[in-house]
Amino acid sequence: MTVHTEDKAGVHGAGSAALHAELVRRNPGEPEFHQAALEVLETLDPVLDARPELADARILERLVEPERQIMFRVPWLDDRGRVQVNRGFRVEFNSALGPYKGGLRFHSSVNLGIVKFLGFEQIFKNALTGLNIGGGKGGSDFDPHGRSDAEVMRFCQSFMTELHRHLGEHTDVPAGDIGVGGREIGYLFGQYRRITNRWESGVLTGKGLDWGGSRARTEATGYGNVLFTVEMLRQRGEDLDGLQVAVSGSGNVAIYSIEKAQALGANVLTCSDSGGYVVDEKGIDLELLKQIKEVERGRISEYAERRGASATYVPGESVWDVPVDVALPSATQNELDEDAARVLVSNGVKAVSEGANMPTTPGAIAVFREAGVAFGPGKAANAGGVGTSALEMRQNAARETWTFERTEGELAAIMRNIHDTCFETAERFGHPGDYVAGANIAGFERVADAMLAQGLI
Ligand code: NDP
Ligand code: 2IT
Repeated sequence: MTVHTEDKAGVHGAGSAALHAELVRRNPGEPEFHQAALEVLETLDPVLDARPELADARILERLVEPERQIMFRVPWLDDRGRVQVNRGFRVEFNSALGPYKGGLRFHSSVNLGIVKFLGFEQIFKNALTGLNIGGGKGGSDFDPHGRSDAEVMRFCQSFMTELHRHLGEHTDVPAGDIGVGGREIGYLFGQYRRITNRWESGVLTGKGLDWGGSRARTEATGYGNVLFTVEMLRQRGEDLDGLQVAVSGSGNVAIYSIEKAQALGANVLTCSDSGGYVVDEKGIDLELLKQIKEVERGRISEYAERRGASATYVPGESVWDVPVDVALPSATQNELDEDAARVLVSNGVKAVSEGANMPTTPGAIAVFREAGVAFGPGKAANAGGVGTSALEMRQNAARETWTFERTEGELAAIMRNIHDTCFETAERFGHPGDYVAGANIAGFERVADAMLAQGLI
């Protein structure tokens, strides 16, 4: 790498811009990774200025380079007996704070750049939980939509047949993400156990409750994002009770965001999938949504058909057109762009909090910042999922099973702590109310200090 920070006088700003240019050059064709890295790098100048020892040790140059990147062939047989070939990924980004930790995504769009953006985000997110987990991410371009259980099982078995050699409860601990839920984690765990001949429950999280899973892990990401939103509103003297909420997506994060928001008195009007969105004037009927998405693995267009007159399905349009007080993007990256942000602002949105990873484009974040909207970045707001995964690892290590109440209580404490850390860090570095700067700086400092203490790693 050719980036130097020798010229100390006011160089750190130029240093991070130069570092980003170098990163783009060295990682061609990975726009999501470039975006995620820039969003972090451009907020770190205040901490690099205050702490020149971090620049001297070239912590940032090391941080943007994954410790290890694994890519592999995943051959499997479909139900017609035909050979299928997919590509598997695991990017082990940083283990200064603990074993690599982060989900697996199965979606046709998955490529190395997407896994790297997610793994990079995960480093800071996991640091913010205050727990001992490093950052990693993985997945495949396998698309589970329309595949039978038997096909998904054969794919998962082939995927784990290669990946298992890189995993371990003290080494690398995957979990779910888009396209990977309880069914997939079951097949993956079964194959890991079979190959290794070990009951190593801490090697995966998101397991079934009868075989080492944690209560509240299924709910944790969505619940946590709503709790983070409540903290942001509280900071402004407001409350979620009685507010109108838009949620995008209709998967794990979306469903449990809706559940918690409704429990706290909000009226959730929307959900969506890649085909379009549903707006339900009476508020989303969660039991119907769960039946269609979790049990039948159907589409949300069916929700509108079965719900009756209060619900409308709008194909191909933006869910952010619906006037609301709170927006919780919970589907995928870059799903809320600058135009959508302007619509939300003109409709009077008070808070936007990211259940998904990087769902808001940089232009949209700028619109929210300009308008004074409370904005919760994913690496803080959706950290309840991985935080509860770490609680699952703790239960596995101690051979314990906690109650739902205890686990949810710990999740709530983690979310409050993340909120307060981001808020206070943003103030300390001269960006009051800016949770993006607060999350990046606080997450970075924790990882950077660990790297500094552990020598040239
Ligand atoms: P699921 O697979 O359960 O649900 C994904 C949802 O997002 C589906 O409704 C899906 O619709 C929609 N979606 C996916 N890709 C697209 C796309 N390209 N365009 C429009 N809609 C899309 O995943 P999760 O709920 O687990 O994950 C959602 C987001 O939350 C992701 O960004 C993930 O990284 C993030 N996240 C997840 C955590 C977890 O614990 N699961 C933790 C922290 C963050 P369709 O069926 O049509 O594809
Ligand atoms: O993006 C994420 O934080 C996740 N998909 C959850 C990771 C985990 O290890 O629970």
